[in-house]
Amino acid sequence: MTKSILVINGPNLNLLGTREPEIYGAETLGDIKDTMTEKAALLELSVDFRQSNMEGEIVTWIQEARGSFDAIVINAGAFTHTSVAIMDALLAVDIPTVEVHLSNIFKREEFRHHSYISAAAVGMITGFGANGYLMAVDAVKNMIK
Ligand code: CA2
Repeated sequence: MTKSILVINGPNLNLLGTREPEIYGAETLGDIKDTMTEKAALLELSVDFRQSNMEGEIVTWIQEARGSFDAIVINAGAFTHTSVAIMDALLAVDIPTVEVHLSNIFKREEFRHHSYISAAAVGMITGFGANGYLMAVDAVKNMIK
């Protein structure tokens, strides 16, 4: 049976491919959605791929995921380093979660070294660019089989 993944992208990730390619790569969020959806289909997984610049909207999506999704993949963008609310929502729904970052947050500024999301995630994939989203599909497949 096909299992479903909710993929959540946080603030400014809609700008991917338009600015700062040296940090975040040349692919757009649409490109990442397409390659991730293709790979997931090969593994009998479906993907609902979303982006929001609003913390509250992300919290609501996570709350609503209970009963509808088997796993969450989240790149919370800058909310990674600030949002107790997103962490609390993930802990509350108790859906296996993979945290993804395009850049290696530990090679960057000190304020990016701490993630609230990690406290609610099975693990983190950081620094592999857009390929990290594909690695997350493999991680989900292994987690929920
Ligand atoms: O490396 C990542 O994936 C981040 O989650 C990206 C966030 C950053 O705040 C985190 O520390 C690490 C920023 C996303 C902003 O994306 C942009 C893309 C293109 C142009 C400008 C911003």
